[in-house]
Amino acid sequence: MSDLFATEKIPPFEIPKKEGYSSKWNDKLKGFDIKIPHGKILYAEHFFNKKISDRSIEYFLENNSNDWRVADWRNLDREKLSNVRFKNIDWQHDKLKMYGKEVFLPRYSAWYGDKPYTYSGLTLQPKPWDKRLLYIKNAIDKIAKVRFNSVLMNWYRDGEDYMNWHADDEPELGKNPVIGSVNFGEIRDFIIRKNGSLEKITIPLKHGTLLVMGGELQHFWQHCIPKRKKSKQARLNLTFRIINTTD
Ligand SMILES: O=C(O)CCC(=O)C(=O)O
Repeated sequence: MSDLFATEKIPPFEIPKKEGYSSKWNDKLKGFDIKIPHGKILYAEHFFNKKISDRSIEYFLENNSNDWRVADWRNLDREKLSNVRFKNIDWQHDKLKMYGKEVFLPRYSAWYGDKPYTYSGLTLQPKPWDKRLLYIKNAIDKIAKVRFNSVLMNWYRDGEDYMNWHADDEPELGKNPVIGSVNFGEIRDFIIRKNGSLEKITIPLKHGTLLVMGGELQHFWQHCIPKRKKSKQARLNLTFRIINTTD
């Protein structure tokens, strides 16, 4: 049969129609290979199916007292939340020093893998790999064609939690880091903006989406997760990384 009328697959977000930008469907990935000036992105909207994604968020938030789907995490005061015993992941509410004052990060986090990691003045000591994290890592190692050795887990309790503009460009991530981002739970926008320009791309990260950033992207672009006040549900983001230190 002729594929004269076959429609070209396009990503579910807008990519500038300009020189230096392109996207191509990758059948093996069931997603897109995207080129942007000084960077590349793999985007697979449904890389993990619903069953695996549902089980993953349930597993990572499993605890002795609250059903993750209905718990009002924001309004559990800090003392109550610090008494929740998470069964599989050691969630931390880290603090940063800003203008001489200690402030809690607007999300919870956890660091697993082989090496310590320092960012924004915080040094995170790794917890040993968990079996589900390893299962996810093995699946995405194949796609990203690297061997990730660590993962930063971010838990956004609801749309009030966010991550500011930054690049993953710490020296221990090496020259052109490959970052594998896996997403479960509430859909949130991941925005990238080109340094010194107004150019932005808004990428929806959904339940089961895989996004891999590579090339020189971390040196020429920043990214963030803005607040989405209407969103009431939890979201987990797992950014797999390669830490190059020798210790
Ligand atoms: O939550 C996200 O998707 C972004 C995470 C991120 O930028 C980071 O961990 O550096």
